[in-house]
Amino acid sequence: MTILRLFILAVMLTTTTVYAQPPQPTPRPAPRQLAWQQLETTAFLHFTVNTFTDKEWGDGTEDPKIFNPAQLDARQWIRSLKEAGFKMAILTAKHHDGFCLWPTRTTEHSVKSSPWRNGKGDVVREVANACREFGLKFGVYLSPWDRHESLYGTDAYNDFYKSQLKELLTNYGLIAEVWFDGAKGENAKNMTYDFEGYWALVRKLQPNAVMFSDAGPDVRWVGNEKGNAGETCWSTINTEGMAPGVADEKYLNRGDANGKRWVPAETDVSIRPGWFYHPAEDSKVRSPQNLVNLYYQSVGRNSLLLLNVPPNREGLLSEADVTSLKAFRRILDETFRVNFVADSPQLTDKKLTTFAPATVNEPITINLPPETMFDRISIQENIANGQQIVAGNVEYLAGTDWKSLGTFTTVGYKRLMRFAPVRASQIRLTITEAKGPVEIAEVGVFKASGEE
Ligand code: FUL
Repeated sequence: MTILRLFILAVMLTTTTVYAQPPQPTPRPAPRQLAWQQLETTAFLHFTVNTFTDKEWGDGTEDPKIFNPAQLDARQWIRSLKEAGFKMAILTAKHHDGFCLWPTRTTEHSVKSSPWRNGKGDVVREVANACREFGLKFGVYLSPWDRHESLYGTDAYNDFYKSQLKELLTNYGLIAEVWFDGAKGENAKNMTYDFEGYWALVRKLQPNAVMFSDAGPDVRWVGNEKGNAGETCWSTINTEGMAPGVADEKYLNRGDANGKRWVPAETDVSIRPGWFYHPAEDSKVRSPQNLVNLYYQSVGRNSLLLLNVPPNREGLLSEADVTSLKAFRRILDETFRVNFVADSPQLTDKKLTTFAPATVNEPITINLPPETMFDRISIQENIANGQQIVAGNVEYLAGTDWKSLGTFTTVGYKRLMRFAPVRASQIRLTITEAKGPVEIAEVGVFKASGEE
């Protein structure tokens, strides 16, 4: 074989190898997912007949007459959430008990059979209107598992469910999120949900809404109800062959560096032990500091906080909850008000799209005002171009030595680091491992305020 032939063979082999393994395209968020992620703190409103029976799961036999929140004021709910910095509220339009909070045409088991507002009320409308008034996005939870409806367990239930969805998606203005709960009791009737059909309906009627179910399509469950996103948390997962409701909790909690689909984690957790209001839990409302910890464990780990605040039997958010929420927001506002990063405009303009490229193992040095005291650091990637950072660390300059402030794994939308206060005039950020080109969108250096 001549040298030339050898050369041609080598070229052919290289070419073949390259074509045999085309590089995997970088998963990126759809615009609706990118907008959702930036909401950071969102609220859940669990409210139904359970509020009056003191239960967490109703069995569907509840008499609609027990639903009578005499002082219901959705404006008080949404005003309180707005003042606490929440950007969206998701209402349980129907929980597992099947009772509908709107006067649906699909069943009599709804507010129209209740004494509340003489059967003329519509909780969904009042909450949707209040959200519009106070500038919050509005979302709906519609439980697939329905313990009241006799069609449940037959194919016809899928049509019944779609009719309910259609009412919610067409009569209440823009819907920002639809929550498909995978929960189902062990003795529940067998029922194959037509998820593909449900999802197609949402896409058609509310194309900008994100859809939550355990493994997406748009937003996934974080794998627990304790308010803990994975210390490592990828916004990507693989969902091939995964039926809704059967995804592995640890997998959902961490995500998958090699995941082909962008399905970021949503951290749903309640401000009280239960999801619904129980008088006995009035003394068990999470403290402001506890809520702040939830923020660091969810938003600060590339997730989003969906905090449940259940209205009580009067139809109001309880004072204890509202007080805690306000103090929670005060701590966050005071802590993150002043970013000490001095001379890097593209890293502090609060825009993901202006960023600094970073090369692995080449530290980025960031100046602070002389001898600044700080104990919190925030790092954000431009996730519009995907999630790339696998690991990194931050150091501060103490005299002539660089000392560690901590290491981290994934960053994604946001990574928050907490450590004991230090004084320094410079920090440096080093990305030690990345999947692809790193775009550092924001870096924040802060001093916590108001925490216990
Ligand atoms: C679970 C439900 O069973 C709870 O009642 C609650 O709605 C929670 C958010 O999801 O799966």
